[in-house]
Amino acid sequence: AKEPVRVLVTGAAGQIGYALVPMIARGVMLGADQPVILHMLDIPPASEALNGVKMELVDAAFPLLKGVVATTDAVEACTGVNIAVMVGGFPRKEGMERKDVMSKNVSIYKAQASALEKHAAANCKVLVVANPANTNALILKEFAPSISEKNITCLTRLDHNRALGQISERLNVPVSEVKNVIIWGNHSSTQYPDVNHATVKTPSGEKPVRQLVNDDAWLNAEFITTVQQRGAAIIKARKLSSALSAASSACDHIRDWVLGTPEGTWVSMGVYSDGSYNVPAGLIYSFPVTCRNGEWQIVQGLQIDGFSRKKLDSTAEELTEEKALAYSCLS
Ligand code: NAX
Repeated sequence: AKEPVRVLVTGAAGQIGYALVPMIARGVMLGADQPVILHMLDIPPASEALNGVKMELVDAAFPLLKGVVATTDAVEACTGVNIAVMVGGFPRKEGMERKDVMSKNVSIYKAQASALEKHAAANCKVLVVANPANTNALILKEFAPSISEKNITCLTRLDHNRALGQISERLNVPVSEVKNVIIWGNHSSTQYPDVNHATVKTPSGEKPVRQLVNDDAWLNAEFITTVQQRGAAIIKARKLSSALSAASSACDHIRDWVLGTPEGTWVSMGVYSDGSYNVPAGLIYSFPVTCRNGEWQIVQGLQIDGFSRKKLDSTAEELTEEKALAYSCLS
């Protein structure tokens, strides 16, 4: 039998946490044959609710779940973890300045970076979900210098999956037949959902999405804004932000990273830029990646047309500004 993998979920008493921990305990993230021990962290005001989640995990009697640590102590939470899914953060409240929200999250991610660096298992893989996701991940990277930059990522898989969903609905094909969309850049409304390399499996072979949709005006405008604004549309409808789709996408992100992407398929992940596609190095930026043997690699050599170039650059500019704002919160 396999040794259990320890998975940390921060912000585990929140709404994404509530959807995510049962998925992990069911094997959705790491496979139906992989036992897990869940580590759940939240802050003292949520400690009673966190304990309630722990009670429900016990009550659900998940065969793969070999233990639960529920705590408000970051060191205890981080000790020995192999995978860390960082969902906890300070939300933007009405009337708050961007700088104030950034400052709160910078101090949270700085502290949790140190706890992970000192106490997580060697080669721990980190996924940051909490917003501003790319910049929180960058702060975590800066303050956990002994964790390889290859092991620190942020979630743009939800945006990627939303793009697949929109194409599937438009063409009336199963979403499983659509692949290789790309989310470039920031997990924010400046992200660029790109279908220029996306394909659909049809009875007569793989066809480009552009050819099948046959409506560049829609693909270059409404499709892009629908994906960019989808989070706001969910809030409007549910009066709460995306949770089940965020949790499911976080499982997709880790599963593909650990177990590999299928041959011929790439996914979007926020990763540390090495300057590929002329994106400034040193940002956490969403790229198309393939994964093998537990490592991601940026897909190289894709053609970037003039329309796309502008969009890749403007989301990079926003991330450069966010980085500067985050650094200004440190001094
Ligand atoms: P909730 O407010 O329901 O839950 C957040 C939880 O984090 C709370 O229980 C809170 O007590 C806890 N928390 C706060 N500070 C903490 C700290 N220092 N250490 C540990 N826990 C802490 O928010 P939820 O809807 O679950 O969303 C969580 C985060 O995901 C938010 O930042 C949200 O903006 C972000 N999202 C990111 C997405 C992405 O695709 N990257 C999509 C979904 C989501 O909007």
